[in-house]
Formats: sequence, C-alpha cells, structure tokens
Amino acid sequence: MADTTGGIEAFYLENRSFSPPDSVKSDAWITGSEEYEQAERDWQGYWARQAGDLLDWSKEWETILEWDRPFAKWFVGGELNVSFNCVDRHVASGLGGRVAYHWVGEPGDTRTITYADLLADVERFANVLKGYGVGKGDRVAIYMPMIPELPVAMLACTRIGAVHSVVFGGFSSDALRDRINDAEAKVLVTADGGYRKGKANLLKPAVDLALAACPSITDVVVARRVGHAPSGSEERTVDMTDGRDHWWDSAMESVEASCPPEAMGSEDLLYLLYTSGTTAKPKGIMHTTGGYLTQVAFTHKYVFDLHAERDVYWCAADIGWVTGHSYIVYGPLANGATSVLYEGAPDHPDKDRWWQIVEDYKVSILYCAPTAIRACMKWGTSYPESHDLSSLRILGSVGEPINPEAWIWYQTTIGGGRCPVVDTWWQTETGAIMISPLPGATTTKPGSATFPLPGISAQVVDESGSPVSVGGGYLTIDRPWPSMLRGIYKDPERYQETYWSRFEGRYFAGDGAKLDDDGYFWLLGRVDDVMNVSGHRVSTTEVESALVDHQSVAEAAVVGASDPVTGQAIVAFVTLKSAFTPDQDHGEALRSFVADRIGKFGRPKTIIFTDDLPKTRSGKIMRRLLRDVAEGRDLGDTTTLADPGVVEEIRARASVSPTEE
Ligand code: 7RM
Repeated sequence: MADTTGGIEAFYLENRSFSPPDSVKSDAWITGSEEYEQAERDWQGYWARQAGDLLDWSKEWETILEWDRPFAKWFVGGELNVSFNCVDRHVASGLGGRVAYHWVGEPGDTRTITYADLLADVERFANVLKGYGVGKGDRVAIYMPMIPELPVAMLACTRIGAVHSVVFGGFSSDALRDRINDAEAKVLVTADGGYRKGKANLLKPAVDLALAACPSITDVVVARRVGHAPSGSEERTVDMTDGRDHWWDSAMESVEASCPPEAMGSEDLLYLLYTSGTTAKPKGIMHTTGGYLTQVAFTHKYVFDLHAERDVYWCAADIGWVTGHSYIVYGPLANGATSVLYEGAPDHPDKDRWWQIVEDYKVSILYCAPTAIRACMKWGTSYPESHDLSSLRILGSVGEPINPEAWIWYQTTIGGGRCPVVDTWWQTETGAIMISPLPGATTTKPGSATFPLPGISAQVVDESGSPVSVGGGYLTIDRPWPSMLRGIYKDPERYQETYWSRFEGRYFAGDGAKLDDDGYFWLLGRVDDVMNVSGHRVSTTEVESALVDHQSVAEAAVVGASDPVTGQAIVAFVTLKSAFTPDQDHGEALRSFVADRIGKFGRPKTIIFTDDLPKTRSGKIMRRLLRDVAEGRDLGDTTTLADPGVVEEIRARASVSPTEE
C-alpha cells in the first residue's frame, strides 16, 4: 500500500485542506452541517425520509427498522420493484429519451442506450428468464464482460424477483463453478467473450468447463460480443450445447415485449455477491431490496452532488465488483442519471483512453480507484494534458486508501484544481458509501475520507472496544444502516462470527483507521488477512490453498507487499516437495495454476521458493516477517522464531526469485 501513515501529517501541513469552490456550493444538495444534525436527532426517521423521497413504493412500509442484532430488517411491510424504480418510472415521467448508458467498447465501437431502450430490453429479457422457469427467489448467475447486456440481465432478474449472482468476468472457471454451486443457480447468463487490452478474452470455454460440474444449471444464455469482431471481418466459432445454450439475440426475438414488474417485499433478497474473506471459501454476501436501493440512491445523489438532467457520470469500475453493482447500475439508474459504460483497459489503444472518453462525452463526475490514478501518474501528465477535461466537476475515489500525493495529483492534474475529491470508504458488506466528504459541505484533507455520512454512526475503537477520540484503532459501526449486508448466504453463524463478534455490539469492518485532532477519519488498510490488489479483495488463504493444491507444493504462505501502483502485490513463499526443482519455469507454472483456480488478478506477482517458512513455536507462520522480506525491509524482532536462520535464507532467495515484468 502506498504510504498512509508516517507521511500524512507532513504532507497535510504543506497542503492544508481543500474547501469546495463556490461553483460547487452554489447548487450543492447539502451545504451545511444541519443535515448531519437532523440525521443524528432521528436517524431512523432520516432514512425513512430518504426512502420516501428517492424511491417509488407500491406499498408503504409499516415499520422503519426491526433490529435483532446482528439481523436488520428495513422498511418492513413495504413493497417495491427495483427495475421499476431504475427504469419504468423515468420513462413514465417523460425521460424515455434520456441516455442511460453511453457504452464504449474497447475496440472503439459505441452504443447509446436510452431509458426507453433499457426498458424494452429489460422487459424482454425478464420474459426470456421466465421462459426457462425462473421465478421469485430463484438464483441466476451472471458472468459477463462490461457490455450493456450485463445491466439488462441484472435488472431483468430484479423485475421478476429473481436473485442475481454476478461473477466478475476475470474469475476462472473453477471460481465460477464454486459460486454457481453455492448459490444453486438455475440459469447462467454469459457472453462469448469481451475485449481487454486489444485481445478477445473468451468466456464461453471457461463456462463450459465450469458447467461440467454445476448440476443446478438448466439453461445458459450467451450474448454475442467477440464471435464477430466489430468490423465483421473476424469470425469465431462458439461451442453451443443443444437444449442448454441459447444465443441472447434469438432468445430475445422469441418472447413477448412486455413483462410487468413483480411487487417485492422490502426485505426480499436482491442479490448475492461473493467476496473474499479470511478463509479460502468465498462468502455469499446477501443484499436485500428496499434498504439497499435507498442508500445507494441517496449516496449516489449526495456524495457526487448529482444533477441528473445535466451531469454525465462515469464510474470506471467493473460491474462484477460491488462498486459496479451500486454505482454503475443501481444508484445511477435509480436517480435517472446518464452514465458512461466502458468495456476495456485504461491504456488501450493508448494511455490517454480515459481522458479521450472524458473529452468525448463531457464527463462531469468521475469515480475510480487510487490504483488507476497512480498508474496514470506514472504514465505522466502529457496524457491528461492533451485533452479537454474542463467538463469534470467532481472526482471520486474508492477501493483503497488514497495516498496524499495521488489525491493531490488527481485534484490538480485531472480536476484542474476546481473539483472536490470525494474519497469514499465502504465495502461489499456495507453495500453503499459510509464515510465520505459531501462536496459543497466538507472541507477535505488530502488522503482522508473525512466523516461518516449523515445517518451513519462509525467509531474507531481500541483493542478492548472502547472508542478512541484521537489516534489509531479498529474501524467499527455501532448501529444498523439500510444497505448493510443481511448475512452470508446459508451461513448465519459465519455472519455473526465474522462481523459482529470481535467487539461487543459493533460491526467490525476489518479495517484499521485513525482519527486526527479534527475528528477526520484516515483509513489505514486491512488488519486481517485480506489483501487489496488494485482495489480487488483477495484473501491470502485463498491463494495459499490454490498453491497447496498443486502436486508439487508442500507449503505456501502468501502476503500482500506494498506496491507503488497496485497498492499491494501478491508475494508467495513456497516450499516444494523434494522431487521438484525450484526454478523460474516452475514459478511460472505455479503462477498460471493459481490463475486457473482464482483468476489472473489472484496470481502471485512474485514466487519465492524456500526450504522452510518462518514459524512461531506454536507453528503459526510469521507473516509480518515475510512481509518485511517481500518489501525488502530490515527485520525486527525474530526471537520468537523456531529457526531464525530460515529468514536469512529466504532473504537471500528473495533477490533471485522470478518476478513478473
Ligand atoms: C467498495 C469496495 C472493501 C475494502 C475495505 C477497505 C478498502 C474501500 C476505501 C478503502 C481506504 C477507501 N468494496 N477500501 N474504500 N480503504 N479508503 N476509500 O472496495 O469489498 O471490494 O473492499 O476496501 O479495506 O474494507 S470491497
């Protein structure tokens, strides 16, 4: 991770703080502290007001909140439909011609999808799903690139009350298989592939491999993306299994055009999203309907100061992660926003691709991860400087701590010094933004996520769970919020144990944080065994268990080492069984083995072979030491080691290990 502790104070002293310019203040939705005070006086009433103001309900709720810790139910008795709120109501109020998505394919092809287009597609696809027997509560797995069919498939599920489980397109077939099986999904929606870094990344072969061991799947819908290159010149054959696999376009032609939305209970399951925990088994995070949509709509409107009639909003995440669920699909659509949806990489065909898109579409709100900002910094200012970025008004950051240097570069080089930067802290589990400045209201400090939003109650606590008023500790939340996870699918004990047991009466987020003298929150990164690579969560245990599944591996320990661009990089220490030779080729073989198990993003950047791992006398691997070795630091206290010599040996090896380019 980039430096987030020692240097901050010094940096902050030089750069002071940034107050929103008057141009933002003049029409900002929230301009003062009254909003926070109001929300504090009656936080349940505050959320109820948001739910009523921002959403259309077909039936009013009876109870705002039922809280039987750690199980929350929001807006109990209320009914609504998510696709109706995201699409129909905008069309009905005369906004059918408004663009929902300016879609940009990586090869340069584009599509414009209005709210009326979206409605037509969602209704038809809902009928396609119904045709395969999908009904309320059934799970639908979605494994797709960033093409318009992806939000259409998600919204179609919500229209008929089916539960989607989107699996990021970068996951391997094994990871896809495990997620489908845990959710017992009935239907899989996919595509033949997608474009990334100039190449067609094929998905269907991975799907076929996975489905050999997914007994619950009866039907597969395949959208065409790479089967025909945009030029029409390149043909690809895609294996289709008779009776199981259906092309998206022919399926859409053979169904009725209209499909009425189902009224869903506020607490009906909306989606599952699998996320890495501290064990090898991913957790199916459950989000429900009314509270989730309330908080994503609320945060999308106020954190980004959205004025839907004139803003062009771009969240450069992938829909396969929670950021895309909440801030590419549900938040922006609930608010009737116009978004950019981009398929590919930021450096294809050249390193100015993002800035070209900002210029072409006059993007006014940009939301991305610090890892992308740091990559752009590394590429140099000439790329952004050769484009007109004057349309930008608000800049957002998410996924990792943003170091002050990157914050300031973002604010000045990209934002021209006039745009507030909103550093938004939240998690798959929180569903929506929890800690963030409000542009127009909050004076920011470079590198701080500032304060919990109105209605949110977060504290930094010490080892014993007592709140600290200044200084470092553990980030916790002490009362329910509307978009909070409702649990882990099929595992209520793990939910309680993982999130609500470390500190009495508190949700523990897994993050360290610090409060400064002014009460500003500074996020310090994970305190558990979860790595953060380019804003993607990867569990050390998950990578370790993939490695030890390889026939040659005796033992493996994985750590996240600081990386100037990706935040953390995965470094694996591997002990081979004696019949195998630790060399460069073998390192490559292990890296691709892990890529097959988890996906390319979970592949170790470096593998260090060692005859032994440093362990405490009780046999616990000393990760802190391994991290020190991986980061080339001096070793601290090694006296609790069973065999201190091991570290020196590992250190000698670290300098000759195979490392990615
Ligand atoms: C939205 C998302 C969650 C973890 C979280 C943190 C880290 C996210 C920030 C951040 C510092 C931020 N969901 N994190 N946002 N750290 N400042 N603004 O990323 O479930 O994939 O990851 O990401 O460690 O616990 S996630």
